[in-house]
Parts: sequence; structure tokens; C-alpha cells
Amino acid sequence: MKMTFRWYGEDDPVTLEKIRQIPGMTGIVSAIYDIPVGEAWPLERILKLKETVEASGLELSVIESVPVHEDIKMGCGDRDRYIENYCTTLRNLAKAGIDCVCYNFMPVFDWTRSDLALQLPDGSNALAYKNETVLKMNPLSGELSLPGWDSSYTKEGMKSLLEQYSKITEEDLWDNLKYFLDRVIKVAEEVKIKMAIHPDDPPWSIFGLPRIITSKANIERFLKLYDSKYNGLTLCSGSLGVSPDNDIIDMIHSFCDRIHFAHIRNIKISGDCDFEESAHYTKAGSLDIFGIVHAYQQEGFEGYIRPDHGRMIWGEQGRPGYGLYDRALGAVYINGLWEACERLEEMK
Ligand code: CS2
Ligand code: MN
Repeated sequence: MKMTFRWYGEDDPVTLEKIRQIPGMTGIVSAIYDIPVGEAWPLERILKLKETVEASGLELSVIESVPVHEDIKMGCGDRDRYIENYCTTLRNLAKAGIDCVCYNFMPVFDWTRSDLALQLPDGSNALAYKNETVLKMNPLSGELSLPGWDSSYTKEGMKSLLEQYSKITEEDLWDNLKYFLDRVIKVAEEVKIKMAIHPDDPPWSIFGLPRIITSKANIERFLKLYDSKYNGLTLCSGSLGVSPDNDIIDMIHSFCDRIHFAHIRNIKISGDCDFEESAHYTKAGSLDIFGIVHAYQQEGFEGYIRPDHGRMIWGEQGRPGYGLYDRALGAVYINGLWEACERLEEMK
């Protein structure tokens, strides 16, 4: 496996130099964030990003994400042009030596939380999700905006989008995902880029919008939509793990040859559809992080891992979920577990 760390570009308060000093860190997960969703990424911009990352002594390992335009998810408008642009972006990424791309198919909103800085007993703070709070949220109010969301929507634009989605069922979303995969994975196979869909976070419908990458059965259905190793997964323990019905360790053993990117983070389930993010340490949350790492190691996982989100600790300020310190602690904890699993296996 290759340990990686997400970096949001030159304006990220977490610098490449600091990431480089995390023991065992080899790669960067990043993207180009200032190109409108749906437009093709020029090769020059990709090469510039790669050059910047490599100048710091790290490699540009995974692109997270090449975002999918809403017309593709809704199966309308300019979806064919946007799919063509998506394929152009993949071809350009391949020319720059990229072999893994993360994306997600969540309608309108990316990962969603009700609190970006829940105070924890130890004085740190973390992202949290309280269902009754989210149910009262009005995405049209304009005061809602989370780090993972596309901030380009106007209030009218958002209203029209939500109205269009009110007619889109989960089955429609499945059909539109297959239409997208049938065209994009063909190119991914040609240019040898492993596509890795990220599950829905949280893995249930929000604001009345359909969500489908949510469970083992749905992931099995997704993998059959296009049966190719280039149609793969970002298995995110924190996103799927907030549902007690999702057994992450079982999913690792079931899907490992189609998992190209592992997000390993812990969460604490605090109620029915309520959770808070926690330190990666198993006893800090509800997930068996040792069991998860051991499962990947037993399967001989050779893909990329990143510690995904962290708390804000030691007074750090920054992008919610994406501070330096707790993600660094998580990366080293995961590497430590991995090393122990490997060495114990050698001693047998
Ligand atoms: C995170 C997100 O939600 C998560 O688990 O990995 O930051 C992620 O970037 C997006 O939801 C999808 O890539
Ligand atoms: Mn994730």
C-alpha cells in the first residue's frame, strides 16, 4: 500500500513541506479546484500541479476528485458534452502519469454535516452529524455551505436544481450512472486509469435527494454495472461506517480486488443517524480500525490509503476535517498497524 495525504493546493494552510515530514508519507491526493465542474482539465494545468507536488519530494498519487456535472447525474441537458470533457480530462491525466481518480455521484451536495466543530471532551473539535438538525436545514436558505460543496450555485440555481431532482428517483440515478460508466470506463481502460467511486457521506438520502452508493448490496450492484477493474472503489470507512448495517471489514474482503483507494478514518455513532468524527484510534470511535487495516494487509492491498478526515487538535485552525495534526497522527497510526500486521505474519 502507499500512504497518501490530501492537499488542497497553494492556498491550503497545510503545506507540502509539512506533509513531507510525516513519517511514511509517500504521496499527495489533490485536484484542480478552479475549473468549473464539467469542463475539461488542460494537460498544462495537470502537469503544473504534478511539478509542484514533485518539487516537494512527494508524488502526485490520486486525483480526488474529478467532479461529475449534475446534468450527468440527472441524465439531462449537456450530459454528453460533459461526459466527453470528462474523458478528455482522463486522457490528459493519464498523459501526466496519473493512474487513479476518485469521484462521487452524490446529487448536488457532497459530504454533509450539521456541525463543523463539535467540542469534544478532550478540548479538540470535530465534524458531526445530528439528523434532527439536518432535517431542519433548508438548503435554499443560503446560509448553508460546507467545504465539500460546489459554492458556485446561486439561490435560484440551487432552487431549480432541487426542483429538477424532485423528479429523479434512485432508479433514474442508477440508469444515469450506468450511462456515465459505459462511456467513461471504456476510456479509463484505454488509458489505464483506475476509477474509484467514493461512497455517499452520509450513506442515506439528504434533503430528499436520492443517494445510491450506500451499502454492500448497492456496491455489488455498482460493480456489476461495468465489470472491469477500472470501474473500482474508494472504500471510505467513515462514510459507510456510520450505518451499523455496513460491515467495513466484510466489504474489504468482498471487494478488495476492486478497491483502489482506501479512506481509513474512525467515527463514533451517537444515535440513530447521528455521528461525530473521532481520532483514528480504534477505542476513540465505533470502528475497529485495527481490524480494517488487518483486512487490507491480509488481502495484500497494493492501492493508495489516506487518513481522510481528522479532528482539529492543539488549537489548529483550518479547513474543517483537513487539519494537519490529527490527519498526521492518523497516517502514522495506520502505518504502525500495517507494520505490526506484516511483521507478525513474517514471524509465523
Ligand atoms: C471525504 C470527503 O466524505 C469523505 O469521506 O473523503 O472529503 C470526500 O472528499 C468527498 O466526499 C468525496 O470525495
Ligand atoms: Mn472519504
